Amino acid sequence: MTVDLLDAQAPAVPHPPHRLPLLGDLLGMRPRTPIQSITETARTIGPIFERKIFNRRIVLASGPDLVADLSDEKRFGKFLSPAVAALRPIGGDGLFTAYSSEPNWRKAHNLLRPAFTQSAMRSYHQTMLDVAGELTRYWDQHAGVAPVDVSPDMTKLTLETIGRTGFSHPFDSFRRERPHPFVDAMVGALRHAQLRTFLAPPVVGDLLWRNADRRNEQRLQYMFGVVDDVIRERRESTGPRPEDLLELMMRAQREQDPDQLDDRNIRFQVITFLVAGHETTSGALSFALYYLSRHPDVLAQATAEVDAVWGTERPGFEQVAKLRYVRRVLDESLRLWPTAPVYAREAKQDTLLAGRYPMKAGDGVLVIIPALHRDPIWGPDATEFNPDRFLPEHVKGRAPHIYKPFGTGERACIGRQFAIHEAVLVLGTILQRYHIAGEPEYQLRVAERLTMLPEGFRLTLRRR
Ligand code: MNH
Repeated sequence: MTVDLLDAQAPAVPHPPHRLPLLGDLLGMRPRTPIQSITETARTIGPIFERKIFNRRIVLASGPDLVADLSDEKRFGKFLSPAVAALRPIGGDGLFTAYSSEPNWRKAHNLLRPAFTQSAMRSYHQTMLDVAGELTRYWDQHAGVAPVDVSPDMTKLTLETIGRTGFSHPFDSFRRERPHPFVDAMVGALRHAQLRTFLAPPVVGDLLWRNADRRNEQRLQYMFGVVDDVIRERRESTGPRPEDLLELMMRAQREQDPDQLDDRNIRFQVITFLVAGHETTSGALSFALYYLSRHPDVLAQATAEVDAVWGTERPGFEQVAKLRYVRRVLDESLRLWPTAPVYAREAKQDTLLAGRYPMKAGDGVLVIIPALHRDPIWGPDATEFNPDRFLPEHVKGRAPHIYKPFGTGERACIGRQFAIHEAVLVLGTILQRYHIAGEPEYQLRVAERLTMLPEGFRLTLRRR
C-alpha cells in the first residue's frame, strides 16, 4: 500500500510576511548579504521556512532536529542548490559540483581521499610552513608601520598553499601588486555565477546578461587554458615528479587505475580545489584573528599555548595538532561564521522530514549553517564567542549534528583536515611572531561571496 504523503495532515512551511505576487519574498532579501538576511529571518520565523523568489520556492532549515534528520544518508543526499548548480560551468563534474549519480564523483572521491587523511597532511606540512613564512616576511614590512588588511592577505596565503600543495604551481601572491590574472578570472567567474542565480528575472534575464555572459566565457576559457598548460607540462616533464594531488590523478591515468579520470575531469578537479580550497580557509583564519583581537583573555591564553608548545622554533608536523586551544578558537570561529554557510540536501524517496514535513523524492532543502550554529540549543549565550564550548567534556555531552561547518555525510568536505592543519599552523605562526591589535572602532562587517569573509578588518602588528 502506498500513502500519498501530501495528503497527510502536515503543517505548512511558514514564509516571511509581505509576500508579493511575482516578486515573492524578494523585497525582504538583502541581495549582497542573503545568508545574513536569511539567518535573521530564521531567528524570527523559526527553524524551517520557505522563500519564494520570482517563481522559485526554496525551503530553508536550521533547527537541530531537522538538520539531524537531513543527515540520514539513507533518505537524504547532497542536493545541488541553485547557487551550486550555477557553478557547473566552472567546476563541471569536479568533486564539489558533481551530482552524486555521476560516475566521476565516486572515482575522484576514491582516488583523492587518501590525499586528505590526517597522515597525508604530513607531506604538505613543509609547504604550508614555507607559505606561512612568506606571509610573515610580507607582514614584517608592515610591523610597527601600518595596519594590514587581513582578509585579502589570508586569501593570498590560502591560494598559494593550495596551488603549491595541490599542483606545485606557485601564484607568487606575496610578490605581486595586483592579484594573479588567474585569481581575477576565478573571482570574476564566481561573482558572475552568484549574481546570475540571484538577479536573473525569468525570460528578460538572458538578454540583459548577454554581454556579461560573453565576458564570463572569456574568463572560463582563460582559466581552462592555464590549467591545461599545467597538466600538459606535468605530462611532458622528464624531471622528478612532485607528490601532489595532480600527480595522484596523473599516475592513475598512467597505471590505468579503475578510478582514473580523463583530462577534462582532471581540469575540473584542479579548478575545484583552487576554488574550494582557498576562500573558505581564508575566511576561517580572518574570523579567528578578528575574535582573538577582540578577546584579550583568549589571545593571552592562545599565545601562552604557542609559547609553551612551540617556543621560538619552527613547529614540526606533530606540534601543530598540539595547539589544542588554538584549535578551539578556530572551531568556535567556524561556529559563529561557518565560511561555507549553506549546504543542501534532497530527499531520495518520498518521506516526512523530521516526521512532520512531507517531501517528494528530489525535493531539496537548504541548511542554513549560521542559524543552526546559533540555535538556542547552544545555550542562552549562543551568539557569544567562547572557545571553551569546544572543550572535550562539553563536546561529549552535546547533541550530534548541531555543528556542521564542513557539511555532512559522504559529500562532506574532503579538505577538512587540510584546512584545520593549515589554519592552526598559520594562527600559531602569527601569534608566535606578533603582538596583534584590532582597531577599537572597527565593527564587524561580513561580505558574502560564495563564502563569508570579514570586510575592512585590519590588524596592527608589532614584532614580539
Ligand atoms: Mn570544503 C565540500 C566547507 C576547506 C575542498 N566544504 C565542502 C562542504 C562544506 C565545506 C560545507 C560541503 C558542501 C555541500 O554539501 O554542498 N571547506 C569548508 C570549510 C573549509 C573548507 C568551512 C575551511 C575552513 N574544502 C576546504 C579545503 C579544500 C576543500 C582546504 C581542499 C583542499 N570541500 C572541498 C571539496 C568539497 C568540499 C573538494 C566537495 C566534496 C565532495 O562533494 O565530495
